[in-house]
Amino acid sequence: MAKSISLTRYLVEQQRVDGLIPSQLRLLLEVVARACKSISHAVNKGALGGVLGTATSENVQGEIQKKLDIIANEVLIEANEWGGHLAAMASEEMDGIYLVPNRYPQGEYLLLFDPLDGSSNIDVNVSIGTIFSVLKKPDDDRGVEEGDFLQPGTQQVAAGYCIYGPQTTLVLTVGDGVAMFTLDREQGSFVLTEENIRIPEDTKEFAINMSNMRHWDEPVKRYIDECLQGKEGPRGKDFNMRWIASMVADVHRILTRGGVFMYPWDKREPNKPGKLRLMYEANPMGWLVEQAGGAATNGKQRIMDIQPTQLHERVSVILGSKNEVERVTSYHSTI
Ligand code: AHM
Ligand code: MG
Repeated sequence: MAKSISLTRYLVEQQRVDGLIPSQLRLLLEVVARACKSISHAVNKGALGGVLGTATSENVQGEIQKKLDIIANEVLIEANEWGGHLAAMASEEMDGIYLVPNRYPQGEYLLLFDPLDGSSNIDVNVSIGTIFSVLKKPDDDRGVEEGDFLQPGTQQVAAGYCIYGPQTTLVLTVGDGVAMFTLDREQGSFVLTEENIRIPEDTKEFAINMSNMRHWDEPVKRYIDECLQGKEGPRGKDFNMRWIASMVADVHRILTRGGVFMYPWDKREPNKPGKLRLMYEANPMGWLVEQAGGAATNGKQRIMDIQPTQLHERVSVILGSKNEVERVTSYHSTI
């Protein structure tokens, strides 16, 4: 049987053999993976660990935090602050940026994360996850400021997510394709289980929260309406629908067997561009999907080309199988 390749070995080879990642970035990714392992343990304990339910606080987006949102945020900060690989962090669960304390050495990277994505699924035992994106800080001696994080997704040097589902799986890109690692609980390590992931260019599966249909814009309504007409409609084939309400789980399915995922702008809050956040949800997922041969847009523009103006900026998201994403995007330009 072929020898299994651990995440550590994979990263060492990416560093040594391919020269793709510097040692500080390798360390960073190992530390993020370690943090995800401990979040996975907390998720698995569920009610036995007292981690379910709601906390008493709200985050900057005005959402009531779950206990696990806060626990996962703390785990990621504590794991990452002392290693010397980071200068600062930003999270869905923190208003401003978190500077690495002065007592620790400062590194050259910036880490952004949604510590626990799919929070509404925590208490009902459905897949949830952690999403992360890594940027480089500007090359100068001044302290890091929030503005240093406002880089387009094209500047990411690593991105990924860890899904806590029937298996715990870490999915990663450093710009050389997408690799998946499954947590081997007996060994306590992530093991490479899939490399060079490819998303089929065509699909018969879409993911969208249909309960928002009446609030959508015309191009999205038109696309979904055509899918719903199935074989008898202009698409000439039947479509299937899936909506897990955890972006990690929906994107994981798309990376595994194709599909298109949408959380579009809608009229409920017309001043907000969408529900999902650009910097720690859409950008990392957009890059993973592109690295697997798919596409990611906001209907008008490639997600990764958007110049962020705020840390917690929201964005409309259409991602997945290339031909479907291009179709939805083209509907936006014809209206
Ligand atoms: P969260 O980061 O607070 O968990 O919110 C993001 C989640 C996504 O994972 C998911 O796609 C979406 O919100 C679900 O929204 P809805 O509740 O409208 O189905
Ligand atoms: Mg989220």
